[in-house]
Amino acid sequence: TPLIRLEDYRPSDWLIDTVDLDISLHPTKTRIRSQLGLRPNPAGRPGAPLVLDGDELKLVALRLDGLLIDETAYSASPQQLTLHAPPARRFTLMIDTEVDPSANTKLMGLYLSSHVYCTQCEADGFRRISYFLDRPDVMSVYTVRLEAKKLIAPVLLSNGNLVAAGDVPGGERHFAVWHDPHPKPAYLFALVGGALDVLRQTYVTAEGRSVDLAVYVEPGKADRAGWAMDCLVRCMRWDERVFGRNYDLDVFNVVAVSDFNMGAMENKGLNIFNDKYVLADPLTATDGDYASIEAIIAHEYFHNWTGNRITCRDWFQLCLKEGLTVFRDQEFSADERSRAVKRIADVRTLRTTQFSEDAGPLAHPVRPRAYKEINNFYTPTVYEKGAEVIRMLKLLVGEAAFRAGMDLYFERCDGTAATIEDFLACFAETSGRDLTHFARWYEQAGTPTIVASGRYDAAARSYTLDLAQKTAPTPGQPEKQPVVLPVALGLVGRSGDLPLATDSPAYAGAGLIVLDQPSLSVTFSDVGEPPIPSLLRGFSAPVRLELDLADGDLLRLFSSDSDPFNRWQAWQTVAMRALVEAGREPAQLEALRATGRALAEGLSDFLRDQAPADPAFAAQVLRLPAMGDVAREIGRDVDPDAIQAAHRALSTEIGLRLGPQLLELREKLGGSAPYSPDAASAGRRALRNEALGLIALASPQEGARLCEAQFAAGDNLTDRLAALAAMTLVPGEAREALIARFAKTYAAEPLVLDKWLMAQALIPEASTLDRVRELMQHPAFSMGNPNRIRALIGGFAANLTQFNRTDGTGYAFVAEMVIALDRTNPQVASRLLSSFKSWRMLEPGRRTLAQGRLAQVAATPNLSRDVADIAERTLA
Ligand code: B3K
Ligand code: ZN
Repeated sequence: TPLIRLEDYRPSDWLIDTVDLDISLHPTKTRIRSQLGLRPNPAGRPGAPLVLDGDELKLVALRLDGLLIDETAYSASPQQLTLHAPPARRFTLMIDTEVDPSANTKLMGLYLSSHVYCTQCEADGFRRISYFLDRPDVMSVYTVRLEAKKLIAPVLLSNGNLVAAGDVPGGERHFAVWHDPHPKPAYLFALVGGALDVLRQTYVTAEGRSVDLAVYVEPGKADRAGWAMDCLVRCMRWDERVFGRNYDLDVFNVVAVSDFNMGAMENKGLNIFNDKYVLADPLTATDGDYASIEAIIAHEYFHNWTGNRITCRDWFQLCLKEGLTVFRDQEFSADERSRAVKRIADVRTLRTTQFSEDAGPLAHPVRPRAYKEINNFYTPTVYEKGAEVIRMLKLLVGEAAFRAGMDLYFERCDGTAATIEDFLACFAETSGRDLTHFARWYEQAGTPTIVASGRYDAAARSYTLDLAQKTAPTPGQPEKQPVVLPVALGLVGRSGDLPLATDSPAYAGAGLIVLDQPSLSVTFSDVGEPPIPSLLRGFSAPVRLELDLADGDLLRLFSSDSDPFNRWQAWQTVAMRALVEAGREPAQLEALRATGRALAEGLSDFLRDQAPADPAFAAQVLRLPAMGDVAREIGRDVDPDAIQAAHRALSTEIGLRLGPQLLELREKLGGSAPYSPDAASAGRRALRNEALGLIALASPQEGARLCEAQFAAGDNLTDRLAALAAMTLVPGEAREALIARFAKTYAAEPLVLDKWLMAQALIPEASTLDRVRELMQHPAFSMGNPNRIRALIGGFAANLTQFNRTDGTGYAFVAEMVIALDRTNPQVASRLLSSFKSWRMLEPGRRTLAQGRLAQVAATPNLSRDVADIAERTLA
């Protein structure tokens, strides 16, 4: 497969101004007539042939300006349609193709999701519907006529506004015509046809446009669409207020389907969602689901400006829309909920997903330079690290220049397919800064480490901070350059933050040092007492920090830092140290228990004095660093069993020490009020349930009793699932009984059973692999549905000790699944295969076994490009 390179970009030779589609939907024989209004691109090569992309297509007919074309004038294959010598002027091309939605298991292009016709075109699915210049810099105005059987597809939707609808003579079929006045790339095309229920609401934009909002769901589920609608209205208002962005069509449709490769898709005016991120009611969705729905509804809506009106010139610029839109949805959630808790949750995700990617063979820059399969680059690096880069940019240029830069970007680039350079130029202009060095964040892969140390000089009443940065080599980038690192900081004295006075040029004021060199020192004067440095406040840069503070100092930061993120971080650092030590050297378990006792003492005061005022924050404190993060801290020769043992021992010790207090806290936080998904109520449940987990580990019998009672009393899935999850850590009959009871309660709820599948796949016991194989036979499971696969097989691949079994059967199982799945759905298969990405840091025995299975996958005949690419890069 060819490597596609950023440096090879050239403009299209042809442009398509208009696309008129006439689509007659049929489960096995859908006819697509596409009329393209073409013209030579002044920026392209004159006289170039017209080469249209296709993928598994069947050409039925072809006409140029209404006339049949001589067979020698073109060549057609499933992958391509070429006009050898097209006229050097405007002309129309009429292309008839036929596709079989029922056979489309890749879920790219046009497919059926439980009898609903739907599409997914990003990144390159449109070419599975019709031959096209399937690249984001070719933008066209679409008019789409859909026709289908009335009974099968009473609802017919496409992008833009509805302009006509009616019956087709004969009475069995009907049609709808949609027109989208905003030119768009083909990846934003969408259609939906099916029997769906709908929830409607009218919204009036700040500019006074009345918009018909609709959320379409499976029949009978409209009462689960209310939260998504509520989120939609709130995020529309927010984008008006915070970014000055109004919606620009008369309708905005959201459709939930059950078979979907990822979370959701921002098609213009017609967002299509995985139903997991739309449907919610208290009994079938957790607080986490409510929060994800809020974030993803907002994310897809925000794409209307950052993605759709301004799209990407080419797929290397993917972070232009994704990083920026993640940043926007994170800010929205932060404003709607607790900013500090949201930041903590986002950093947790960043560390477990992106830092681990950056530390392994799949590391790549936020803007990659080359790819074989673009669908493999919708990664935590492009999304989450991409969002961190925007956050740093905002911190560096300041609030006002950031907003002005965004305004300029919207004004200047609206209607275009833009690049990162276009984007950064706006902020360079509004801030008067040179952002050349900052732009390195887009080019250089790997997580930088900041090495910091401080010295207090009592006589001079000064404090000097030495900061250095380093980044380990990543694939294809052996040498690393320094990047621009905004280090937000405070110096914490006995009674709070000390004033910061320095004449260092690296100090930008307002508690911000800019570390843009390999190393530098900043000396603060008039420091009346030895301070504790609080660095990277709010996680001001996506880096690792090496700073050797005594546990006592960290505990002081934990109790009194003015920055809530760093309070949480201080606690995490103390716990991480203990876990790393015991994870490295299992003999340290005893020492770990001693640390656990000390930590419990620190926690005790916190739980008594501070937790009741901010339960959501307290829940984040009670949750130890993720095991994967501990593994990465250890870095080499990792023994997953030792990490699991350490994690469990530390939690158990804390649970033992704090038992009565945790029980009391649970009582105090009580659960009698009827369920409400708001952040404060969710925070109380989160803390109660963290406490439950610790109790269950420390005293299994007591835990089992509480879990059973909580399950029985639960008026919401959050509490019920937490009971199940806590119970999965306690082997025995009570656990199996609760598992069975859960399945019975939710037998008709596939999305809830996904959580049930996953909870079992994550059990850290040797019997889990057999359990997972057995669950594959359960009616709740299906190899055809991505959500089921991610829950059960993906859950198992995320099970640190069982995926990494010493006998290698965990790797063998996942490899077998990847190979099987690759035949039907390569995108889901390649995602699953990337679970192997951390194999190189394992101890030699497991490393060899994992490598063997990767090699087996790589050597399988007829692999998809998706899986072949991941296998190759993971092994390289
Ligand atoms: N843009 C889509 C992701 C498309 C993934 C294609 N493999 C969803 C989003 O980021 O909003
Ligand atoms: Zn996105």
